[in-house]
Amino acid sequence: MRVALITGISGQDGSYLSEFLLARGYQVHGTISSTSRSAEPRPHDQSAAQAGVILHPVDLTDGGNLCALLEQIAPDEIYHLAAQSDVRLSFQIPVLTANAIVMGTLRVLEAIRSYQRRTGRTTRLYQASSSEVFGLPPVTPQTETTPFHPRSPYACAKVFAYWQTVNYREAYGLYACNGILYNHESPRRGELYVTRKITRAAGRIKAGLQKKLFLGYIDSRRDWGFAGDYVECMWLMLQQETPQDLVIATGQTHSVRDFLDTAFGYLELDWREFVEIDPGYFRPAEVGLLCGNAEKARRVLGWSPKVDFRTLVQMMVERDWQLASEEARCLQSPTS
Ligand code: NDP
Ligand code: GDR
Repeated sequence: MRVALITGISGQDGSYLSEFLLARGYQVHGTISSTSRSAEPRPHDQSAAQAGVILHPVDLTDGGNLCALLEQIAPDEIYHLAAQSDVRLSFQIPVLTANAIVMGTLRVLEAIRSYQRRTGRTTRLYQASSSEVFGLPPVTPQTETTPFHPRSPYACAKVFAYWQTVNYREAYGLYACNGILYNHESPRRGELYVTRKITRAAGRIKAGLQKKLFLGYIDSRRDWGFAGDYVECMWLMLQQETPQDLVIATGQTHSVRDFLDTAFGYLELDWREFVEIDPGYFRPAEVGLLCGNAEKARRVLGWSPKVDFRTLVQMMVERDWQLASEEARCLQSPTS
């Protein structure tokens, strides 16, 4: 039985990836941080535990027990997903963000190097890089050779993590690769990200539970894909003979306005009646447009996204409409 370790398993990607690996017969271990940033309990945590995922408390701002953990479980593959992943929040907590991403990734790389040296075993590493490393790109769409221009403490930290992964591959021969993933969403997306914030609000407005939705810069454009499609790439990247850094994207870009049109439109609502711009959500430096060219991933991995933009939005709205309807029912008859 192959053994996989997922750092940050309680996040959106960790939940889809654990299901994907369990379905392929892996024994799946996951790390959870000592304190959860998310105020809301994540519904899939419970099902992951029930499905046989083995959880280990490891906070990457400390990371002390990582080496012992690797010796204990002997993973064939490590998916390093743990991060303070909220770009706007990273302007407010830059040191914590850097500690989790910069030092966290270094701790993972060092733990693997030391584990391989001491045991003679090998393990493969997937490092969760991000389209945010391009920030203010000179070209659209971006590829693996587009220069980086990070525009937030989060993105700067991800640039460090990217190059340190390349460095450990070149210096110590680690099987380690970066997936430069563009925004990917799902009904399990954290509620502070713009897509889920919109679909959650659309459902609640339709159900009469909310009157307004406050947003920041709605002219920005993103290359949005479905998280379930993207975790397959993470796995495929670790099945190759040689590790390679790859851009994973749909190649399609939509604005936040487009997302609003589609999400509210699905519930037969006009978002202009409900959305207000709150400059408090503007970022000190914004990333206005991102669009990726995943041609190399198509060639190397044989991968292409299955879920398109409209289907993704529909999937999210349907789930959040269902949640809002249940919430409204509970409010009407609190004892049921
Ligand atoms: P989430 O924010 O949903 O999950 C992040 C996970 O990291 C959570 O399980 C969180 O646990 C954990 N974590 C945060 N801080 C620490 C810490 N100090 N020590 C240990 N664990 C920690 O992110 P996603 O699942 O969406 O993304 C996965 C990875 O991919 C992240 O690295 C993200 O930056 C990157 N990425 C994501 C993209 C996307 O569109 N989703 C696109 C490109 C890259 P807890 O909540 O308990 O703190
Ligand atoms: P992003 O995602 O910053 O691209 O990072 P997010 O959904 O937070 O923002 C996308 C765009 O929408 C604009 N926006 C708002 N964003 C939020 N969160 N809330 C608002 O109210 C709002 N109004 C407008 C933003 O300014 C931005 O332009 C995500 C994360 O998952 C990262 O971890 C990951 O690396 C990148 O995607 C790729």
